[in-house]
Amino acid sequence: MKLTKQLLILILVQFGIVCTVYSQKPQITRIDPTNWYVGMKNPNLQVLVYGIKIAKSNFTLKPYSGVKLKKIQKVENPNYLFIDLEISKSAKAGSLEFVFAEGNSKNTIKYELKNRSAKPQGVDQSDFIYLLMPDRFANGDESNDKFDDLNDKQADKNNPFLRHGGDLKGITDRLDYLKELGVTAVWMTPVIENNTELTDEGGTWRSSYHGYHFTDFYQIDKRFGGNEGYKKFVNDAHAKGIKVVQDAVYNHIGLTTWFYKDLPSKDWINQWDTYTNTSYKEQSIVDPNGSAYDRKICSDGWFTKFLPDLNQRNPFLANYLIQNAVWITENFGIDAWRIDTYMYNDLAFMNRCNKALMDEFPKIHLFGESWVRSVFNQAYFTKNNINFPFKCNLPGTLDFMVQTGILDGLNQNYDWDGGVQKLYQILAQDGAYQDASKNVTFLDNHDTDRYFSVVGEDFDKYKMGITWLLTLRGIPHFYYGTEILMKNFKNPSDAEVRKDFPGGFKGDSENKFTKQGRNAKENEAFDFVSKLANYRKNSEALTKGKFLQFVPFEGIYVYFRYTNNQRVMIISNTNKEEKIVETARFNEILKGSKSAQNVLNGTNLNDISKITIPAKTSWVLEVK
Ligand SMILES: [Ca+2]
Ligand SMILES: [Ca+2]
Repeated sequence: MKLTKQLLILILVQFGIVCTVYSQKPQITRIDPTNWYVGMKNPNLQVLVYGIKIAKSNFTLKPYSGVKLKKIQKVENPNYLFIDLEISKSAKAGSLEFVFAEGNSKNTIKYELKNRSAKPQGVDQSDFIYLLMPDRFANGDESNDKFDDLNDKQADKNNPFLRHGGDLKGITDRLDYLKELGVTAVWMTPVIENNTELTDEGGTWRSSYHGYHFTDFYQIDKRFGGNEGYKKFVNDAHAKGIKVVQDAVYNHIGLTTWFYKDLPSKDWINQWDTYTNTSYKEQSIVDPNGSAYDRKICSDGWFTKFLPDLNQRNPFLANYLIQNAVWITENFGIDAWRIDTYMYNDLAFMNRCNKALMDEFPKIHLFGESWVRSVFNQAYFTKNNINFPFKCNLPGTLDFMVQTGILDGLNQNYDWDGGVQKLYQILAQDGAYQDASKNVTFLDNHDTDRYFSVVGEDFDKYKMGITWLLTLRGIPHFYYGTEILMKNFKNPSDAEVRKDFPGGFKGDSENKFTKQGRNAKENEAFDFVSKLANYRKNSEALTKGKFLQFVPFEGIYVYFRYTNNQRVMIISNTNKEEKIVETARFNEILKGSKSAQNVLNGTNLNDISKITIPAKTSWVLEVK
């Protein structure tokens, strides 16, 4: 048999012998961002190319009107190449051609430049955000519950630590339920791919059903519906007047992230000689007298041993993360970002990332998770009025302090500093923020005990806290199931507060998405939230108005939301007995008004100079 050149190569390859004399076509495994856009405010784009020894190839860009090749950069690892392009305002949508050559072999890759179409709306005080966990809300497609080609191949609704199969289709099918509740925006725990292995946490094997262990920034998890499913979800939600908030994680990645297995350079990760966890002590970041050592541990220590901490001071990684955030916003058309573990990121990087998003999408809203114990520290991690040497540019923050104030207001006994005085005192520090109305307020979330349990399943307290949430300044967010009195503490694990929404899964014995499926108490709760949230939507004072609060007196807390056209008075009696409240001290805003309408039950109060309010009750009164 005559050996042809091709056959010889085939045999060499067959036997695993690398043929070095014959130049092979450069192989490219991945290019990120997967595409880009024309008409961006920032003309610069840095493309990451990944492929075996790709740095050895010669790169050229086929001439394309309005696009300039600025730089080709190599890093420590020869499997990466970074290509810097400048895309001018005049560039039109189309396909760039990237040519990688090695010897006389070439690989030409088309790279698409698309027209922009996303119009992020942002979220503001007129919104009511509903936080849900997509794995735990509703399963709309059982064919995507599990896949054999993923590291975690399981789905089991009966195991609290494994995936349950919930997905975007399930949520789309429940958008009318959310609309009825008065919701205007959905925030889901992350939808980015988490192709992780099960991890042994405290003796139990756990999946990353919660979504916080990213493995590919450019893929929506296929168990939720993948990129196409997410695009459809955002479009369907927008068509129903519901905005979408995405959950971002810049601080860390999952252990099976493709680039972690073959790092571009060692310093993409904050490396330590021995494993170092973050101290979670944000005080060390805020403290003017704090040590550099403590700051480094807090910021560069790993969130857990399963989550390599990203070194955002590496300029290639920083570009990679920022471009991904811009790409997701543009590609899927989301309206706002919630940013996970904000305090443990490199804050200078976060400022650059926030600015990039705000430059490209002027209406977008960004708010971070900074779980703190003081208004002063909370203000550090958002735009503030305090003379800190570091100036954070994040427009809003999750308001953990108002959550503390509301819960203490409901659960503590009223005294000089206790009970509702706590809530008043926290709100009295709003001067720390440049705009407290951009803070996102809440009662509970996926990391806390459930609200109804925290208030001791006391329905009067439940209603009072919800009244505060929906009438105070800020953008309120709810946690799924609070409207149907889902309860539980995080003991023994957080899975207790992340249970399936009853009725979202095949075989569920109850369906609490429907009035018929809810019991009387659950309907009372649902109707209460729905009534107030829907009133709120159309109330100028609650969605745009100023906030005026009075010092609590004898367990009575009164505040107003108002514009030139509307005044809403919120009066709360936190006592265990009925109270008669003389209203003369509120005259700077009541201005002699005589009557008001109770928004929740429609009754009229014809003489508001004295208001008799039952025990443990909040009223929302529209002043005439
Ligand atoms: Ca499913
Ligand atoms: Ca960090």
